[in-house]
Amino acid sequence: MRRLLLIYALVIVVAGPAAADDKHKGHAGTVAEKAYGLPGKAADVTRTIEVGMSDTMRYSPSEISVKRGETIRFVFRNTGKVEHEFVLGTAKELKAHADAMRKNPKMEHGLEANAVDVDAGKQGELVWRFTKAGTFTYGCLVPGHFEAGMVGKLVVN
Ligand SMILES: [Cu+2]
Repeated sequence: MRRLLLIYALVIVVAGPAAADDKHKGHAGTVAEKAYGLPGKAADVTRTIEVGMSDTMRYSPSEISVKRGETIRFVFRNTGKVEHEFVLGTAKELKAHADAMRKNPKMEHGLEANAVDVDAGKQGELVWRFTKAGTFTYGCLVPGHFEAGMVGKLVVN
């Protein structure tokens, strides 16, 4: 537990003050708006995008583009034999998180609003509202997967 906290602290230090701030607000119900938006409401969904996850460590598609203001329902289908994740964030955030996971593969990383775990052969869902234009990243933070190339690009126009 103590080790987990240390790693967690490390992630916050690496990711900088903005991420530390997000951590505090993350589970309070009032989720802070991030650079890549915030959780969306099912009633506001404008489009569904299907994303495949496989054991080849690739997403399909590996590039997604949306318009600012859209609320997207992502439907994930894991066709593999191992668990995969979809974590949305900035390239810097994901890299820092993946590095921490690699250093301590047993780290229990609590899933935040911008992340979904999908068991082998199962489906998952995430409703997200994109409020700001920019180029973001999605990746799988199961240890080793991000490094193996399980990463995609999300552009908000
Ligand atoms: Cu994966």
